[in-house]
Amino acid sequence: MTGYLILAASVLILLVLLLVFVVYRLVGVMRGANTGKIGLSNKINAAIIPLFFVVGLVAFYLSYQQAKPYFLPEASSVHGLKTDFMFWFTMAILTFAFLVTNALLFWFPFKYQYKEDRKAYYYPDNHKLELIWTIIPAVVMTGLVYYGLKQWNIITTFPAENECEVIEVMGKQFGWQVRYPGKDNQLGRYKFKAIDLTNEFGIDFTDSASYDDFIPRELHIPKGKKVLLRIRSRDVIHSVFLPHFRVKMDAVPGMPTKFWFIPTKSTQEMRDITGNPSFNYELACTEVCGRGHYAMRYLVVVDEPEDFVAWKASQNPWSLDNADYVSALPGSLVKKSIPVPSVLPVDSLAKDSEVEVIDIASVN
Ligand SMILES: [Cu+2]
Repeated sequence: MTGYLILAASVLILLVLLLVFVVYRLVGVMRGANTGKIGLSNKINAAIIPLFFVVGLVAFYLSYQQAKPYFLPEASSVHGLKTDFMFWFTMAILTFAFLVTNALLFWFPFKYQYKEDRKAYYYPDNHKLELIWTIIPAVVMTGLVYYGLKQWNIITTFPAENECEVIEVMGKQFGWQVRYPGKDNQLGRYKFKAIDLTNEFGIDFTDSASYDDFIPRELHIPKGKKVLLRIRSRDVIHSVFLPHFRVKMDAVPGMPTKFWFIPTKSTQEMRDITGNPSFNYELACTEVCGRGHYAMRYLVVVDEPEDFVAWKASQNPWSLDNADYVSALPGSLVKKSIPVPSVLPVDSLAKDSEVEVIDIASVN
């Protein structure tokens, strides 16, 4: 309240001063004191303009330095490095253009300030200049768009599912859940009507591929392997955001989406790089999806490939942890006593080792 009063008082004082100045000038004109000469005020105004630019530049630099600690660390995915390069390259071009144009903008009023012995020069147009400042930005823009489209094509060209670790990510108000295909490497079907308090995913247990699916409390992904996220939402639009991997894709109810990427740094490596022993990757929601939106943080762990295999092997199928629930379901294969091979401790982890480990250095 006091702040508003001070502001109002300042504005009032300025208005009164302006009024006094105007009246003083008008009285001067009427008395014939106005000789038409432009005095020192013109020089002062002309000098203030470039000074304003210099102060602005310092503020520009300081605000950048201030924000720097909050920048994300180097991308932890193959495509992330490329998109980051594109971002900073574009930023460099924009900053250069910004500095040059604004330096001229602020310099010209100073240089061409009013002088008694100088007359304005009539300069309507210059075709050569127009051509230069049309063609150069057009060429630069075309280059940026070309490179961007090339990267976008790589991001949106999906590898075959059997080359990837396929993980289902489901958003709901308010949290994430992830489902892994289990040892058969095949995610079981889901259906909306199967969703209830226990079966939050709506896993369809009339599909035998569902029985070995597991639902962990963290999203584990292997370093150096292709990871394919199958994304869906149960209620409203959410958005899968893995900032460190530069992954972002909306989770839309009724319209499954997907995203694939290759993680390049394990959680442990990131802890070493950032010097923060409690560093963790995270999955956040970037769609303002309701009251509990802020709580949609999910822990992400990047394992070394062999640790990932071991972690997967240590997970219990959801149907095993909820055996009573599953066997009581109307269409449950357990109830019908149809053999469900994938529930049983299946032979080995042979399937896991079939997913090719990518040599990260060669992709970069
Ligand atoms: Cu959300």
